Amino acid sequence: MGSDEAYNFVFKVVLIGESGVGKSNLLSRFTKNEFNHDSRTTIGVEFSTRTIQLKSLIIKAQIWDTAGLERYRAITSAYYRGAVGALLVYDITKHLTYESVERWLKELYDHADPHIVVMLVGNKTDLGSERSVPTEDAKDFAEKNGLLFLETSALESTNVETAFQNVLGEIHRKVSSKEVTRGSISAVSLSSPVPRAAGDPEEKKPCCRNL
Ligand SMILES: Nc1nc2c(ncn2[C@@H]2O[C@H](COP(=O)(O)OP(=O)(O)OP(=O)(O)O)[C@@H](O)[C@H]2O)c(=O)[nH]1
Ligand SMILES: [Mg+2]
Repeated sequence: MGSDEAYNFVFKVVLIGESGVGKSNLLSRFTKNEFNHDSRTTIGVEFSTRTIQLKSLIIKAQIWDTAGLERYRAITSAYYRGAVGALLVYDITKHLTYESVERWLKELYDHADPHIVVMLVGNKTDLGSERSVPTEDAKDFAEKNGLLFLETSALESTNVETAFQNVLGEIHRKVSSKEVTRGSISAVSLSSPVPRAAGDPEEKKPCCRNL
């Protein structure tokens, strides 16, 4: 436990998308630099954290992961509550996982804060010869829907860092530009707008009250 850890913001980010697209491996690559070749389907909810520096600020990312499969999913509203960012993942070699992106977006907007920062993520670029979703298609879709977009490989560690960093950076930009004045984005992060001194344990849980 990092009880001496200090940070300025905690941002909750959720992973969504069909089963098998690589959500859990993107998470383990980002938080532990690990990849699991035969990972099992996620059951229930798991989360991991990683603290990153963004300019002069320390941001703690709390990343939630659940199953793409309906029967293993946790209660949806609890999963999305307080989330300020989302990675909507599909597999570039499985067109069906891309076709379901709209359904995931709908679920997300039905349950999450309307200002949530969303990135569409095409994972498994290491399997380029099996690609069935053209980059341009996904890019156009993302642009039309106001989503960030990147292609990644959790296996080769391509763009994983960049994907999370961009989402966290965009959340921070929204929060600090006061573009968002209501809803959970402001509730989560603006409860402690003043950077704290290192090791101040009293003030280190600005977000967790509403989780
Ligand atoms: N080639 C390749 N395989 C990957 C990549 N990311 C994940 N995988 C593999 O894809 C399979 C599913 O990965 P998971 O991370 O468990 O997928 P998930 O989205 O968490 O699946 P659910 O928990 O069932 O929703 C595993 O066999 C992984 O090893 C990648 O970037 N490249
Ligand atoms: Mg999983």
